[in-house]
Amino acid sequence: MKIMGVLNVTPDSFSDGGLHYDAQKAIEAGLRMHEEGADWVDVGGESTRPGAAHVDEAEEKRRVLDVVEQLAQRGVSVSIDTRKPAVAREAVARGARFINDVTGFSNPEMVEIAIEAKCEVCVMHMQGTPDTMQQNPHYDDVVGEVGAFLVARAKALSAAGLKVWIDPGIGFGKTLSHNISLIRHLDRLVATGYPVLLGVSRKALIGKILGTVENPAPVEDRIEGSLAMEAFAQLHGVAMVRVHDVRAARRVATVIDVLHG
Ligand code: HH2
Repeated sequence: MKIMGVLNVTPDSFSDGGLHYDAQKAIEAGLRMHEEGADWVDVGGESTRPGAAHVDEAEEKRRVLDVVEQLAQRGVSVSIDTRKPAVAREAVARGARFINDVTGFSNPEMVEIAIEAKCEVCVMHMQGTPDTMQQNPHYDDVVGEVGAFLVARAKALSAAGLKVWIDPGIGFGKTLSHNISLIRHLDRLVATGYPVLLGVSRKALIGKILGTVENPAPVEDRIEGSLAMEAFAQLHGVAMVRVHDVRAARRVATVIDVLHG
């Protein structure tokens, strides 16, 4: 299984906010993830947690572009995690080879950039926008609706010759029970034939499962829950997980690969 390391160059990401806000620290962290076995390092300059501050284009570029370039120059496979076409455009010019867009490439300009750059892409599902997505998410059939959205977007992008990953977007406009249904039925996404990427690392659903909905386990106490979900995902055919704890995730995945592979 592949591992994508999360590298947020932000002051306010829900888990690693502030840790890699300084470019030098971010570069060191990215190189460490690469050494620990990350296949991709996903560099982001804007938190998408509910209520996060908006970041303008110039500031997002200032945060991520040097980090992308320095990591790419040192042989790291870099992904850019952005919703903004202008940021994606410059990131691929500086060496990023993967665009991770949490809006599912709903902006045609983003599609054009990916096609021009011939890079890999991840289409993620989100209901609403980060500002409003957790207010009252509703689905009649969460697994069916998320799957249908992802396949429609993936078909359009793969018709243009791109390698497309699909991601159900855990925590993006979903309740705890929506998230659990999507993870229980990952095999339905895997059966579409598109490689599946899953991001559960340290997320709120793990806090709620290990604590309670009202009093979730704190972010720094979610590693075992993250690894359990990532192992479950691997056994159900997920091809890549997006994680904060690269070394631990790599070691778990290596053992499961030997047993299962
Ligand atoms: N989750 C987050 C951000 N980007 N991209 C994909 N493809 N899948 C995900 O599940 C996903 C994502 C949220 O996590 P994080 O980047 O750690 O937090 P923040 O948005 O607060 O920076």
